[in-house]
Amino acid sequence: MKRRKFLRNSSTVAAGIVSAPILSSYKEVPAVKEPAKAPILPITICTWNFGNATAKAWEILEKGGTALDAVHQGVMVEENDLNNSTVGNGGRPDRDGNVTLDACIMDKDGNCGAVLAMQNIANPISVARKVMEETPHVMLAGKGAEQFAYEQGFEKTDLLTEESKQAWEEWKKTSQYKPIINIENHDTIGMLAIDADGDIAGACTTSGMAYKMAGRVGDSPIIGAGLFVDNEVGGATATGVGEEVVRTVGSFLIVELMRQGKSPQEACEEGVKRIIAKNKDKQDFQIGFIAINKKGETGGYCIHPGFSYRTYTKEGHVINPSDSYLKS
Ligand code: SD4
Repeated sequence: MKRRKFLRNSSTVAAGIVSAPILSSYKEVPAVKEPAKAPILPITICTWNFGNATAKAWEILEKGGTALDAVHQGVMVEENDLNNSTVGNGGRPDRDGNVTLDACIMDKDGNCGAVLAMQNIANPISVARKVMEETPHVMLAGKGAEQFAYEQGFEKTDLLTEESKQAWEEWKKTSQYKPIINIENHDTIGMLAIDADGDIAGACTTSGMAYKMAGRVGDSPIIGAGLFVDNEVGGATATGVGEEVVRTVGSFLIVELMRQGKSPQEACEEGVKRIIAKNKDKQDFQIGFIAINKKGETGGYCIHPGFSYRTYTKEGHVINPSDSYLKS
């Protein structure tokens, strides 16, 4: 006997008080259904105005591809763009004239891979994905990362373009390490996506700060700092002076703030304020955060005006000027 029917019969008998009219008017209550889940649209979001990158990611999402493939292929567009002097091939070198690249990637299951200060390989994000998928490790650095890339079939490429070389020669005349807000070396691409299954992934790739010390690594390839994804909650990624993002483990912080109930916008604002709190007397640097939650809501915030981020959903391809902590 079905459980509901059994309960009905037994309560009727046990109580002995149910009158016939009531019994005959009894209606089977329909089984309780799972509450309808809010529809999750595929969406991709990235730092700065990298419209070609979000367009590529959207192309993958629209065809039903995974968020992981979308962010991987999306950021690769910038790695391959020789005109982008802060990501991948054509990136600005360190102070010794060597282009060293950082990248990381994270999937819906919390798997992640990263390469740090890797030379001669044009697509560090692909090597980071190989680290995630083909090794028992999370990070490979320097020569080890490069060697692993060759073993995986990546080609050796000279990443220093003529233009980057000339800019470096010019820089050497003063040799002053002084990042310029929103102008040079602030175009790291961090990208987040949610696919049609509602799963989240993220990727971040950069040549780091121009004319950095040899061996310097910023936030971009550090899981939790430059990028963090928790498929239960959302994801966040950063651009700007990486040392400050590392000090507050910025992207992890933003995801945890969303877990506690903050919107992506509120969480990004709090992330920036934590950095400001550690730099009361010095705010001459830029940081920009973007975030997305499980529902596909997004946010972005930065220290100085001038940061923007791209979103692409089926409703359109949008450039969002970010609000900033300092207003001028
Ligand atoms: C870094 N966060 O290496 C990177 C630089 C950056 O846009 O974001 N540039 O510190």
